[in-house]
Amino acid sequence: MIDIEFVRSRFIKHFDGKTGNVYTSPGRINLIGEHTDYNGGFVFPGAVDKGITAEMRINGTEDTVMAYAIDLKDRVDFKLNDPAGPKASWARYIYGIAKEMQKLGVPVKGFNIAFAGDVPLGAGMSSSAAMESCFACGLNDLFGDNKVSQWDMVLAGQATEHNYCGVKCGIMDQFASVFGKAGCLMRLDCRSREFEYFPFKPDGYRLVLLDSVVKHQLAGSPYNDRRNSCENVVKHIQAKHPEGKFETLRDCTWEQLDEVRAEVGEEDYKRAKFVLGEKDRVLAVCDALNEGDYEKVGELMYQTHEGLSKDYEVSCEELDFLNDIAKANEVTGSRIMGGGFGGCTINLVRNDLYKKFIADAKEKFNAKYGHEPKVYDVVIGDGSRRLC
Ligand code: GAF
Repeated sequence: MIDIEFVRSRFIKHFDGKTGNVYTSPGRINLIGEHTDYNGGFVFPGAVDKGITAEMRINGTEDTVMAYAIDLKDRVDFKLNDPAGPKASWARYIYGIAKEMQKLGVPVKGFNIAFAGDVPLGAGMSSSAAMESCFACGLNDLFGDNKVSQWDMVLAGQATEHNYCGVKCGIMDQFASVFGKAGCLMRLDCRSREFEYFPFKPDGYRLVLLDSVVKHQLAGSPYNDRRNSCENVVKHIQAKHPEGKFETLRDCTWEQLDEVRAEVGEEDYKRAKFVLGEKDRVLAVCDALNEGDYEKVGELMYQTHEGLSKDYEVSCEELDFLNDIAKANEVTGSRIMGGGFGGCTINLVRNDLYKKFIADAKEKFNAKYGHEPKVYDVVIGDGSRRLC
């Protein structure tokens, strides 16, 4: 986690010398359940020990926000009442979440904010959700007497992505960032929003992320296009079954999917097929974890990778290469993590194979792409909170 004093020193330097309150929110991993959240399915994320830390203080103005992005050394001031909002993409997260918190009845006025992060950008660990939850947590505390519920903060973060950043994401990332608990993964049913904490201590195994360093940038990416494909399939199934209520792919069966195969076309069919399979895999992983069967968990992770790569088509050459290296090293499970189009693989690896696997991945990846993948050992941490 980012050192509080580091953020504080910049906050003091760039504004009026006064201190504020400090908040932090984590990025996330996801064991399994990819692209299922906006399809009403299940996800299995956990918060990490890396995230965004922000110092924030009410500045007494009606609607002026003075914001400093410490890592980018970039200062942007903007007005909350300006309907266009700031241009800088990082500042739009602040503007967006402030507007969404206002919609929830929080009387947000002018404030100063400086923030920094140690969750790698574009690695698929959701630095953007970490920002949204961190800023939401701060605004709720500073202006809202902490009356906004955790779930409403999750939804405000998601709405920020939809309304101000152009990504029609689901709720997994903001959920994990707000609700995270050290040592626990969380199985969330994205339709009912029921969830449970799963203590995750895989005896004899560890989770490690390998970052391809191919920048994953969801805004403007085919992410929204994948979501459209899923919604299109649901629309066709609904038209065929007017007696039923089909809101997402969660409500659809394999038979119903097959019925519309010809009309929706092979591309949308394959995407929906992946989603139906992934929903079942999350539940199968839960059963396997309850039985301590990590080899089964790993097998399902490889299936997810295959589906994300071949059917959902959100992989890239570098991620497939990392997956192949994992297989060759007899790593228990490996797959693309997060939205795809770059970023990390998540790997469940036996302790005794770990060193050899990492060394081999570094060597082979470097030989092919001219740089090593970055390695992040997963530590499952706590969700959004005020630090001081
Ligand atoms: C991104 C999105 F933000 C999430 O909502 C989720 O859909 C994920 O991709 C894929 O599982 O992180």
